[in-house]
Amino acid sequence: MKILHFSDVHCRDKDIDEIGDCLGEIIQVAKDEQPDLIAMAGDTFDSRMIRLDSPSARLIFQDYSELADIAPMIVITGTPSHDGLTVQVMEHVTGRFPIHVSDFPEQLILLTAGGGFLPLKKGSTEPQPKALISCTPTPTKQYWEKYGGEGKSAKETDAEVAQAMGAMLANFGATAADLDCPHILVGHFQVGGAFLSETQQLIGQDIELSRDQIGLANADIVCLGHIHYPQELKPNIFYSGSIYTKDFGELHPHGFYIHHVNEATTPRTLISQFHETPARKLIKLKTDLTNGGRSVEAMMADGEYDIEGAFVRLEIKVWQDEADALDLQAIREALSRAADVDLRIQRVPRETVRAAKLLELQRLRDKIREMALLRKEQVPETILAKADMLESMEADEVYEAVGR
Ligand SMILES: [Mn+2]
Repeated sequence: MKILHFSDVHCRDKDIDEIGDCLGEIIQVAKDEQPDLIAMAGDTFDSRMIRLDSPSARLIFQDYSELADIAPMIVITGTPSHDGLTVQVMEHVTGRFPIHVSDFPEQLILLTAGGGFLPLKKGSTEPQPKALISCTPTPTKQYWEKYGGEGKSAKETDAEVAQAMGAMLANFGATAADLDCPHILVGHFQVGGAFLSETQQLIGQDIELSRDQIGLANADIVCLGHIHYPQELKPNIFYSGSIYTKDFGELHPHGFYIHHVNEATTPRTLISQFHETPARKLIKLKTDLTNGGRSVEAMMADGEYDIEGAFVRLEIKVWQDEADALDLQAIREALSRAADVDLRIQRVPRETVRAAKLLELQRLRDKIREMALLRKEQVPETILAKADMLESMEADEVYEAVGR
């Protein structure tokens, strides 16, 4: 049995062309490979506030429908801040085969004939399902707080949620033992020990499962989403990663998996192949020339950065009065191997730095002197002497001294 596994599309209007290209690659490979099942492991959209007439929604409707023309498709909901409930609408999008949207833990069987899904029922009359699919969308704390017990601290609850998830997976494993077909676990959660991208932040997601807990499901293959760094966690857990470069820190490859579950062997064996999508390479470079930073030419000279074909964002911090002396021609020359350069020059007025210093000074004499420097003025010593008086004498003493 062949499964196409992708996740973390994070569809948003801003990157619609690139996302379209990457989804296009998935569709092309699906056409060539003719999988039996397409598993989308969460985070279809980048924002829960998605308009149904937006370019993002239209791209997803169009492309998921094309995928559903090739094979039955499971879409699980991802992080609530990304997918919200918008993704449920996908259930009404169909091709030749159905799309089943799963927003709650459940087990489904994939029918041998027709490619439809049915909820698993004990003692099901379906003689020989093609596969059993266990779906575990993002475990929301709200759900477990509601059903798992009240008055618990967040920390206890996180641990309890992980424990409840473990118990649920063990249950899934027990049911799977009754069926003689491949068992596919599709989930959107964090696994202990997985690599993160440099920039991915896991906000509000502290529920982490161990490989042992996942092992209790006794699945032939575990297709996960959520972590954007594509990786295999032995023996059979896979993150397909984000399909395009969502942020500058995602320097790893982007793509999706084709998994072959060989049913002829006991136990079943697995061959997985990663396919890359035509994602852009995004590289962010920074140098602070007001603080001894290297010139761009020097940064490029030592070969530390591989900018070949990349989209480079370069941030240069420079003194305002030295900005004109920057050799933009030479900088662009140094970056000529990049596909595109977004040059951002931050000009720092020296006054701003001096003004900050002004606030730190304690004595009035020093403040006046610093202010004069800033305005390029001379301060007569008599003024400074008067400032000293103001700080050191009582009011009537000052009156007397000045009035003399
Ligand atoms: Mn994601």
